Amino acid sequence: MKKVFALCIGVLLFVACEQDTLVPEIEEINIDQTTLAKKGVKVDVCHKGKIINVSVNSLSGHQVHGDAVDMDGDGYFDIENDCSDVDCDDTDATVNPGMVEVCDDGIDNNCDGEVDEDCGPVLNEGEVLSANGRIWMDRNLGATQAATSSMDADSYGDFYQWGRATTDFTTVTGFPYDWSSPQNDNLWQGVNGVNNPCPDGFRIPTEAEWNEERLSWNSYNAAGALASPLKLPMAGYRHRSNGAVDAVGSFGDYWSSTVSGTRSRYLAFDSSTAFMNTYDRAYGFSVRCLKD
Ligand SMILES: [Ca+2]
Ligand SMILES: [Ca+2]
Ligand SMILES: [Ca+2]
Ligand SMILES: [Ca+2]
Repeated sequence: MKKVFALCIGVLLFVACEQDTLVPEIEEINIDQTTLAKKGVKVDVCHKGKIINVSVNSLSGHQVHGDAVDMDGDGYFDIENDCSDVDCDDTDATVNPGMVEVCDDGIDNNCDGEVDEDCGPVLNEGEVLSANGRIWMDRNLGATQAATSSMDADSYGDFYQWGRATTDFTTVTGFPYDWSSPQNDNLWQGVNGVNNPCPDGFRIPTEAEWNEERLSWNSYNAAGALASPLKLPMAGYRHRSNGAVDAVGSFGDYWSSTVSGTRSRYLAFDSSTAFMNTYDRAYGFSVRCLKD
């Protein structure tokens, strides 16, 4: 008697998968009613490697039989099947193994089991990612905001004599034109360097790092500097001999940590050009910190 009953169930399920119109309504399994309503009366089912379009009323029968269903209509079925890779979210057609991962949305868009993979580093507030994949501060040291234009005074920040920990300024008129006597080439070298004025984990960029940044701009001038992720303004500089501030809004001068003889290297730009140059360490230039 039991055998006969089991046979009847087996036949019933087989029929359910072959001829959905004959199957009585069974309580639906794992079906989103909203999606159902949106989708209409028929959905795709993967039955033995073949995609068939069936009435929603017959879905339960198919699912009990082990068939996979594509409720959101994106062409991917909800469980292991012979028709497609598995849809990890069968209620959302924008999520399936054929999608490209979208960054920073907290969703595994491409169903590879990883959320927001290959999206680069996570930025903290006040940080920007350069075109070369480095993390910088989004503003000059001492500035209250990132630049909104090349002549945005709130983005200028402070001037630092090369190698100095603070904005203290010593006027200098005699060779070798350095506030530090004797000269010390080992200031500002790396994140643990002496007198590093940057916040924890940041340091003064080397000449090579500045030049790499410059070469990533769409134009080698102030417009390119502003258009870059760093949004570098033309803050001007402070003169070594009298401490006067000059070239505000017409020149950008940014120290590197690299020394050159008695002087040091820096990035310079104006409206027409941008280049690496060498200058006296007693000049006050802008500082932009790079994450180590
Ligand atoms: Ca699907
Ligand atoms: Ca989906
Ligand atoms: Ca993913
Ligand atoms: Ca994502």
